[in-house]
Amino acid sequence: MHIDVITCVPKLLESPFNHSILLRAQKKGLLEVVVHDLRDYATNNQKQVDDYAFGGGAGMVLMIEPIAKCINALKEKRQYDEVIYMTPDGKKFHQKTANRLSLLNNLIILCGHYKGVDERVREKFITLELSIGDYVLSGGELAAAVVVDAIGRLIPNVLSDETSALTDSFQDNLLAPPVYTRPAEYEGMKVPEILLSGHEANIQEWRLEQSLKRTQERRPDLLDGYEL
Ligand code: 6GU
Repeated sequence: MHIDVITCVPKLLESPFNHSILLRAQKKGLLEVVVHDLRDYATNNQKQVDDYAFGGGAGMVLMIEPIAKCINALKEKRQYDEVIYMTPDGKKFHQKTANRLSLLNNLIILCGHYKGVDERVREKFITLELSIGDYVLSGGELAAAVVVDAIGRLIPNVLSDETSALTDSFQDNLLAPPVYTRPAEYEGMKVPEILLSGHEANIQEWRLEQSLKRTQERRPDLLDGYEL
């Protein structure tokens, strides 16, 4: 998968993709993330990418020309499956969307900043608008990093069996069960006996029970419509 991220604050995205699982995905050639500085596509001498809002009011708006120039240049090289705009008024990003996007080939992710982008950008270029939750961030960059991470780890063959996404919280609408590692006892706190038993079937059953219990206690909303 190839992901182009467009931002006016590229420094915010210098490292999140270069560690851990996303780094491995890139080293394996399964993922390529390129960050583009909107300022490199500015169309006037001052390298301006934002301007005052027509009609007044506080806050700057990202201009259409630099964004159009950048997206059009990218589209010369590839066919994009989605052109995503990160914005607090977008559709809430869920695991289901991550699963779908992880099977695509080419994505553009445009990060909003200040008061957002000129509405005409959304009309002309954007195919999907995403928010990562009901709170306001200074810009779409950290949200874009969240989306790239959630998608990147799901790309086929990125995770090994050991790190399989199949046992993640949310993958089947259930929270993950508790996990333990050595030592088997810490200051009198014991790891549940069953996990030391070596009895695979019983362990799987225990984990499912724990998942259900945890979901019921913490996120009962996830169980609406869940087949028990
Ligand atoms: Cl995508 N952008 C901003 N600025 N704030 C957010 C968000 C996005 N998602 C949640 N809050």
